[in-house]
Amino acid sequence: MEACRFRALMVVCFFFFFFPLEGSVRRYNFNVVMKQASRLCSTKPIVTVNGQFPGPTLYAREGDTVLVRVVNHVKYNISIHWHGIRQLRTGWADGPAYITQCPIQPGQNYVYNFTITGQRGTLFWHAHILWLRATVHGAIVILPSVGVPYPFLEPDVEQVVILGEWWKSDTEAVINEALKSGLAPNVSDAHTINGHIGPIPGCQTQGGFQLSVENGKSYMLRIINAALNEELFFKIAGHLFTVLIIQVFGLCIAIWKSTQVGG
Ligand SMILES: *[C@@H]1O[C@H](CO)[C@@H](O)[C@H](O)[C@H]1NC(C)=O
Ligand SMILES: *[C@@H]1O[C@H](CO)[C@@H](O)[C@H](O)[C@H]1NC(C)=O
Ligand SMILES: *[C@@H]1O[C@H](CO)[C@@H](O)[C@H](O)[C@H]1NC(C)=O
Ligand SMILES: [Cu+2]
Repeated sequence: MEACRFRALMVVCFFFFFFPLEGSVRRYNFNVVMKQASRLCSTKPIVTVNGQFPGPTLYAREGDTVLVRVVNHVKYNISIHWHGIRQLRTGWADGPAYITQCPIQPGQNYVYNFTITGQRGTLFWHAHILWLRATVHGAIVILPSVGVPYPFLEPDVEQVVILGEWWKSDTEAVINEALKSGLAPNVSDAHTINGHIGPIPGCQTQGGFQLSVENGKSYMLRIINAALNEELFFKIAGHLFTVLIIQVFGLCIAIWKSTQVGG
């Protein structure tokens, strides 16, 4: 009995010293539900995760296992893709409908189960069927393992900034029309920052996205382009900012430590 306990302790220590990246398990519930949303003086039902647009941010540390239970409460088949996550031996958790899985049918659910290995930074998740990703998307923030610092000075504040597009029409109608005609889909009616389109004269809106800042503090923006069909350019009027890291498909493609970008 004693020997057994000792051996168990040794095994625990072994793992502790030699596998410091062994992470914890993060559990998320994604309920796919319809939600009435008003923008540009008009209201339409949109498909969302947990009634949020953009959807919830998924936080994890490098080495963590992520379990996302997706429950489909809408009339569409759905699947969720974890954009840029390297699915090592978990291809069935990748998400593209009809490629790595059958879509989750109305009333059904599916648990995505994957481990984040050798990656950190800002990625995003989105629906991977039809055009549902127009409103079914959100950030993935992967922090370094416990005790591992950022490769730059720790910012005072972090903020996810998701750039998106908004159509007054139902987005499924927009893509269906394009598929039928063979022409390009209609251009969106507005751009959004974290779901906000900004003040429109004569419309009841929630205004634009606002981030209050304090002079002298550093702010790290985790900027995501979740637009379906457009390249977007980002500036902060009247300010300079430093580009820390650019990530494409989860790969870090460039780091500038001192370049300042004009606004
Ligand atoms: C939904 O997905 C199932 C397979 O999971 C498929 O058989 C069915 O045709 C799909 N429904 C629609 C409307 O595409
Ligand atoms: C997730 O995957 C791991 C590794 O394959 C497995 O051990 C674990 O039981 C899975 N968890 C769930 C809830 O499916
Ligand atoms: C696409 O744009 C055309 C031209 O403005 C308009 O007639 C049509 O209704 C639009 N389609 C959808 C699905 O909104
Ligand atoms: Cu993607």
